[in-house]
Amino acid sequence: MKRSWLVITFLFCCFHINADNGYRLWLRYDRITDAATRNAYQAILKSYGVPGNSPTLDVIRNEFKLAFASLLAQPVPYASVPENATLLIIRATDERLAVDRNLLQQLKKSGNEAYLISTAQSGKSKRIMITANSDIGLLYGAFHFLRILQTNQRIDQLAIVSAPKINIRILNHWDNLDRTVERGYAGASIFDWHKLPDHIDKRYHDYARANASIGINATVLTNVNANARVLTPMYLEKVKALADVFRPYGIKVYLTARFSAPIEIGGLATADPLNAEVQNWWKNKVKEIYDYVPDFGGFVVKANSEGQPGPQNYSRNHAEGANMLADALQPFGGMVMWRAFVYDNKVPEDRTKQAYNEFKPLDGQFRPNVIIQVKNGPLDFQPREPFHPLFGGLTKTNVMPEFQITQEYLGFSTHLAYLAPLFKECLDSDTHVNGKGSTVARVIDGTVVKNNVSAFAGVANIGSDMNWTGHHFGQANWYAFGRLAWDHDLSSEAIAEEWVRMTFSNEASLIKPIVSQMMIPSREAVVNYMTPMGLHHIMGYNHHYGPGPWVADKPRQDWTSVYYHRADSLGVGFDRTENGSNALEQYHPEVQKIYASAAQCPDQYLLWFHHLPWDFKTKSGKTLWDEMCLHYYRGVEQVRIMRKTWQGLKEKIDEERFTHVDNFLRIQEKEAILWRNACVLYFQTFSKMEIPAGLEQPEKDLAYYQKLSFPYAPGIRPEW
Ligand code: BDP
Repeated sequence: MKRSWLVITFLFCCFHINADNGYRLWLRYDRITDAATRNAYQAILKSYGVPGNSPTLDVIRNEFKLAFASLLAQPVPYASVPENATLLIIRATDERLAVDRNLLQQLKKSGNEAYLISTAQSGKSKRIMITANSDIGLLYGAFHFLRILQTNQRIDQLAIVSAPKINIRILNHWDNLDRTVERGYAGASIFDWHKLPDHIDKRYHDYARANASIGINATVLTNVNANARVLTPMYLEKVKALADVFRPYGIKVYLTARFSAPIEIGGLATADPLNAEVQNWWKNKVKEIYDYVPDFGGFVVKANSEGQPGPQNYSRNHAEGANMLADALQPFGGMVMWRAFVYDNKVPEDRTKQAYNEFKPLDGQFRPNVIIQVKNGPLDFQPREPFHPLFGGLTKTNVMPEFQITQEYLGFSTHLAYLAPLFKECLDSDTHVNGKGSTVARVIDGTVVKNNVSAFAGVANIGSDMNWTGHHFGQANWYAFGRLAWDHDLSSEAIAEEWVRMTFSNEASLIKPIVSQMMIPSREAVVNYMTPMGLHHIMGYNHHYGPGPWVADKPRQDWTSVYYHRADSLGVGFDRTENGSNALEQYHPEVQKIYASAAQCPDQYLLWFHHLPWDFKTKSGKTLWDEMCLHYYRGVEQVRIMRKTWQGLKEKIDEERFTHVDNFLRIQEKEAILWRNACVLYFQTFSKMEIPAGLEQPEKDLAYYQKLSFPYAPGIRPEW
C-alpha cells in the first residue's frame, strides 16, 4: 500500500475511534490513559476467576472480558483454576473464600444484594476478592469494581461493604404499545412490542446491563395511562421475553394495570373492586401472568386521576381498590404500587392539597404489599416544588417517592439540567415526623417510619435515540437516579464526578468545569429562567414546552397557568397559608414555621406559599418585581456560562459528542431567552414596573411570544 493510503487509512481509523455516539453510556471502558494507574492495575490484575454456573455469572464473565480487553493495555486472562486468580469473584459460602472475618460478618448481615470488595495480601502479591450472598450481589460488586477502575481509584487496599438502602429501585416507562412515549423526548420506545417475542433486540441486553451497573432492579414496561391489552396472552408472551432477558441482570418486570381491564378484556359488566367476580378475574389474571413470568414484580396503578378509571367509579376508596389487587398478588409475592397522583376538577380545593386529603384518612388501611407512590412534590414534577406532605404524613402505610427523570417540565431533552440536586432537595427535606432529622430519605427507607418494603421510582428518560436519552447529559440523570436509589446519602457532586469520569475522561481539567460550572448549577438555571421564586405550572398548555403564563380558559381551571400564579395589578403568587388555601397545614408544625410568614419564607418557595404585592421587599432589599426579573436574567446568564465552559473543552472531547452538546446548549440559550422574555413581559402587564436598569430588553413584544405555537412538540398525550 502506498504511504499516502496508509496515512488516510490511519486517519480514518482514528476518526472512527474518536467518533462517539454515546451509545455505550457510562460503560465505555476506554483505555486508561494514565500510565501509572494502568501499571498499578496490571501489577495486581494478572488473571480473574468467576467459578460457578448461572446466567448471572455469565453476565459477569462477559462484562469483565469486554472491560479488561480495552481498559488495560494487556489482556487479563481467565484463570482455569479460579483460586489461583488475582481477582476472584466468589459466593460468601464458598470454602475457597479467604477474606477478613469482620467484613464477611458485615456482608452476611447485609442482605441478598450486598457485596464485599476487598484486597488481601497473598504471598508477595495482592489479591482482590469480590464476594456476596447471591449471584446478583456478585454482579453489583463486579460493576462497582469496574467503576473503581474506570474512575482510576486505587485497588491495593479495598475494603468495601455495600448494600442498597432501598429494596425496589424501579424505572417507570411511560411507553405505549405503539412505541410512542408519553413525555418521552429521546425517540421511540426501546420496547419494540410488534417484533417481540421473536426478535430480541441487542438494546434490551444493553439496557439491562446499564441498569444493573447502577443497581436498578425493577422496571415498569408500560405507561401509567394504561392499556389493558398488555394483560392479554398475546402481550404476556412478549412481556415474558423481556423478563427472560432482564432476569440474569437482577431486574424484575412490572406492568401498569388498567383498573377497568375486567370490563375491557375480561368481558365483565363491572370493575367494582368489591365484586366477587371482579376479584376472581384479577386472581386468575395474576396467576396467568405468573405462569409466564414467575418472578413478576407486580402492578403500578394510576386510578381516578386525569380520566383514568378507578375504584371511585364504584364509590369505593383507594384502599379498597389497591387491596383487591394486592390480595391477588400476595400469594406470589407481588406488589401494588398505587399512585397518589390524584386530583379532581370537580373538587374546588387547591389541587396541591387533594392527594393528602384523599390518602391521609386511609392511612393504615392498605395491605402490607401495597406501597403508595408519591411524586416528589404535591403538584406535578415542576422545576421546583416543596416536598409532598404525604412523606411523613402517612405513618402506617408504605410510601415511596416518584421522581421524573424525563424532563417534561425542564426543557425536554435539549436542556442540560442535571437532576441530582432536584432529587436530593426532596430527599434531604426534613418532614419532622419523628423529630428533627426525619428527612424524606429516612422516611422512605424505613428508618424513621416503619415500613415492610421500601421503593424508589423514576420516570425514565430513555428512548431509541442512539445515545438513549436525547441529550448526552440526560444519561447523567438516569445514572444519578440509580445511584441515589442505592444510596441516598451520596452527594450530587460525587455522583456527577463519577459520571463525568466514566463518560468523558479522568482528566481534572475537564472534570472540574463540567461538574461545577455546568452540571451542578444547571437545574437552578432552569428554575431561574422558567419558574423562579416559587412560581409553578406556567408552561405551555398540553405539550408543556415553552412558556405559557397566559394560559387561561381551559376545560379545567387547574390545567391553566393563571390558576397558579394569580397575578393581578396588586401582586402575584398562590397563598397557601391559613389566609389562603392553607395547604401549609398539611405539613408538620415545624415545617409550617419555616414557610408561614412571607418575611421568613425562603425566596425559592416565596410565591408557592404567598401572594405578595409587586413592591414587597424581599430579603435582598429589592422589590419582588426586581428580584423576579433578576432571577429570570440570571437563568439566561447561567446558560451562557455553561455554553462558554463547554466551548472551552473542545480539544478534550470527541467531536461527535462535543458538537451534539454544543448544538443543544445553543438551543437551550435560545429557549431560556424565550422563557425569560415571555414571562417578564407577561408579568409586567400586571406590575407595570420597569425591567431593572442595565438588563437587555426583550427583542419582541408579548404578542409575538403568545402567538408561538408548537403543535408537534414531542411526547404529547395523543388523546389530549
Ligand atoms: C403529568 C403528565 C401526564 C402524566 C401524569 C401522571 O403531563 O402525561 O400522565 O403526569 O403522572 O405530569 O400520571
